[in-house]
Amino acid sequence: MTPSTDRNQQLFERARALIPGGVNSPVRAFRAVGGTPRFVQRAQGAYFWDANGARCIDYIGSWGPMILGHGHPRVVEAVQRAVTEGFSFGAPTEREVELAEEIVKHLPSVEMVRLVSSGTEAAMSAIRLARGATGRSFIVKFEGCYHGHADALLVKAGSGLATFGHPTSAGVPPEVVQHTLVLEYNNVEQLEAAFARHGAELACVIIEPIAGNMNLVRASVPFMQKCRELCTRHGALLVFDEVMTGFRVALGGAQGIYAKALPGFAPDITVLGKVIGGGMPLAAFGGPRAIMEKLAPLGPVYQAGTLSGNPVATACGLATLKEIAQPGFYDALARKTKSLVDGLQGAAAEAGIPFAADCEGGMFGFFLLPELPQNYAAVMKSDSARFGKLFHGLLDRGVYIAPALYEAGFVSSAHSEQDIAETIAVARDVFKAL
Ligand code: HOZ
Repeated sequence: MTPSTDRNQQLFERARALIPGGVNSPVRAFRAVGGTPRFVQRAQGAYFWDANGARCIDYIGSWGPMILGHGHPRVVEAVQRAVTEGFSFGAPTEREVELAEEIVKHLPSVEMVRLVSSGTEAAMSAIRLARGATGRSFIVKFEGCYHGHADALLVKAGSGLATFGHPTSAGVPPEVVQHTLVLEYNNVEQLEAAFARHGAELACVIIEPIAGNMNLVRASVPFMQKCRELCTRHGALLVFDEVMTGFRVALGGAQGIYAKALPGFAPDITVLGKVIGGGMPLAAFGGPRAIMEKLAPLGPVYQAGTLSGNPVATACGLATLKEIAQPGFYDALARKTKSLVDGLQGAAAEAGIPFAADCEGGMFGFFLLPELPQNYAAVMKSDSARFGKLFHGLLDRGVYIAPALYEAGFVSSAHSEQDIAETIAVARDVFKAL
């Protein structure tokens, strides 16, 4: 398509004149893969249509929330009803209580929950709560885990073990991250050394249990067990960032999966987002009553928001959670995701392309590497030029995956067997041309 007739290109040019990079969130700009972002005109089920009217099978699903696919009729109906009742009140509603009840019902570690508007806000507030509840300042995060763009969390590892991190963004003063210790994911020895040195000062360890921001890398069971043991022994809180994995990998989230391998396992604070809003701006953090009661207005930890518990967002989230709680929902979703991943694996093998993949529930990740990486440094060894070719090969043939190799993928209940088969057939051709 020539630039003059390509609506995506035209819109991108207009956007770039007014919006930094032409996008409202950096990864959408296709900087990692080059080319022109697709401007979405509408979406339904497993598909979206771009500004040129081209249909794509969507494996991003708004970066995770659209677990039922786009425009699920019962969710649309709930949102339409809510809209007629009012957009925002800045006052409590029954629906917030219902959503809190629904969240607490499925997550045994969560007795109380506070609703907010974005994952960034939820993670930032969870850290403040952990610090307020413990009276300590220092936190541990892991390289490659993303917890939103709050200042103290935009940090990369320092030069040596147990040194504090450096800001990854301009505008974050070094003093703001001086209490953030950045460690390697899945590295038990480093974690032990960090606790030996700083255990009494640590408010919390925050972790994506199945990381979705370095593609998909899961914490090993022994590593998770060590996180739990050390936090308990040293009086630090274990904060699970389940913004991506919550209600996405299983009804009980990633914590339910670790609890199967480690009986009695539970995090202290859970951060949620994405699926609980069903595509609307809604997130949450929750935990045991004794911790949550430290929050204002009951306790000294301040946190507030005009749009928190928004009535349209809660209607969307509640309708979504009701659908996914149906018996068999996650078994069917996991089967579908696994068949996609197996099919891609087979297509890559036929073409002699190194390929390793993992999936859980409706979330998947793959690497153009001979084996699954265990940490960020290993993820960084992926062949980004080859990924760019794969991405564009798929996109040109109507299959939309994340435009960066550091992102996980998502399958919804709306993806049909035929969609998966079509995707694998397309991938087979694209792999052969790589
Ligand atoms: N936080 C997402 C990447 N892991 C990007 C969100 C977006 O661009 O919409």
